[in-house]
Amino acid sequence: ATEAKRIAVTGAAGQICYSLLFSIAKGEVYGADQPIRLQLLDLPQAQDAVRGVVMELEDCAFPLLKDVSITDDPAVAFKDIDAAFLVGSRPRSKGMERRDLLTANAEIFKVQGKALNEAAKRDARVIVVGNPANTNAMILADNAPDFPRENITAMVRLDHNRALTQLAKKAGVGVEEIDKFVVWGNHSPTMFADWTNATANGKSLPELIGDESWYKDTLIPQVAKRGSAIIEARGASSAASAANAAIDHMHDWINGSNGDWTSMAVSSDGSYGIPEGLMAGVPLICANGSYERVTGLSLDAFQREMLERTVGELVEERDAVAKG
Ligand code: NAX
Repeated sequence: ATEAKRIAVTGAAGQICYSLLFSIAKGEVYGADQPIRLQLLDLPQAQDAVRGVVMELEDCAFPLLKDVSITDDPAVAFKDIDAAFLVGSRPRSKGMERRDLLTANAEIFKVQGKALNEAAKRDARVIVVGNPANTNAMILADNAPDFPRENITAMVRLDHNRALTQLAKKAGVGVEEIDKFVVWGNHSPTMFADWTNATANGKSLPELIGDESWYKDTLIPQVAKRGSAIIEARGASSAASAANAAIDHMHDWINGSNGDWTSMAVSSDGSYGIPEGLMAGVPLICANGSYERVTGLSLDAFQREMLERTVGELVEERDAVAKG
C-alpha cells in the first residue's frame, strides 16, 4: 500500500479549517489513491474545539484518512510532514495597531519556522494562509535556514479566483477558458490583479472585454475589497472560498497547472524589481511537483506603478517586523 502523506494544518479549530480539513480528508489535494494523516495544531485553549472537529472527521468515514493527531506544539505537528497548511494566526483585536499585529504574528511564525526547520521533511510543501500571509511566510522561511526556501509559499489564490469569476462573467466565457491572469504582490487590498496578458481561448481578454475603465475602476477595487464585502454580507470572513483556494494552490503545486499560469506568493529571486526574499505573488507555471516563474514579461507604466505599490507595502511590513 502507498505510504500515507503527513499533512500539518494549523488553526484547526477555526472557520477556514472547518471546510479545509474535510476537503483534504476527501483527497482533494493528493488525489483519490493517496492515504493521508492529519497532524492538527491549535492553541491550548482551542484543543477541545479541535477534538470536536476530529469527531466530525471520524463521522465522515473518509477512506483515505488513516489517522488524525492533535497538539499545541508546532514541533510535534510538523514532525516528518509532507505538506503544511498554516492557517492559524493572531487576528486583529480591538484597538490593536497594524504594527502590533505584525509583531504578534512575527513571534508565532518565528517559533513555527524553527519547528519546521527541526521537524519537517526537506521536501515538504508549505502554504501560509494566516494573515498577514506574505510577511508571515517570509518570517517562517527566515527562521528555517535548513529548510528549502522555495518550498515556503503564501496564498494569493483566493484573490486570483475572485478575479477570474468576475473576468469570465464580463467576457461571457468560462473561468476555465481564461489563462495568463495573475495576482501580483501582497494578499491585501494593494494586490495587483493583472489582466494584461490574459487570454480566453487564446484571444486577448482585455480586447475581448474592451473596457479598460471597467478593469481599472471596477474589477481591481472589487477584488481588493471582496474580503470586506463578504464580512459585511455574511457577518463573518470568507472561509469556504479561502479553504477552496488553499486546496487549489496545493493541488496545482503538486499535480501541475497544465501549462497554465497560476498565482502563488513565493520568495522573490529579485525578478521584476521585487526585492529578494520578499514573499510576493508572481505568475508561475506548476509542473512535476514544483513551480517555475514566468520570466521576461515587459511591464508597462500602469503595471509598474501597481506592482511598486503592493511591493512597497511588503517592504514596509518587513521593516516594521524588523524594528519589532
Ligand atoms: P479563525 O479565527 O476562525 O481561526 C483561527 C484559528 O487559529 C483559531 O482556532 C486559533 O485558535 C488558531 N490559532 C491562533 N494562533 C495560533 C497559533 N499560534 N498556532 C496555531 N493555531 C493558532 O480564523 P479563520 O477565519 O479560520 O482565518 C484564519 C486566517 O486566515 C486569518 O489570519 C485570516 O485573516 C486568514 N485569511 C487569509 C486569506 C488569504 O487569502 N491569504 C483569506 C482568508 C482569511 O481571511
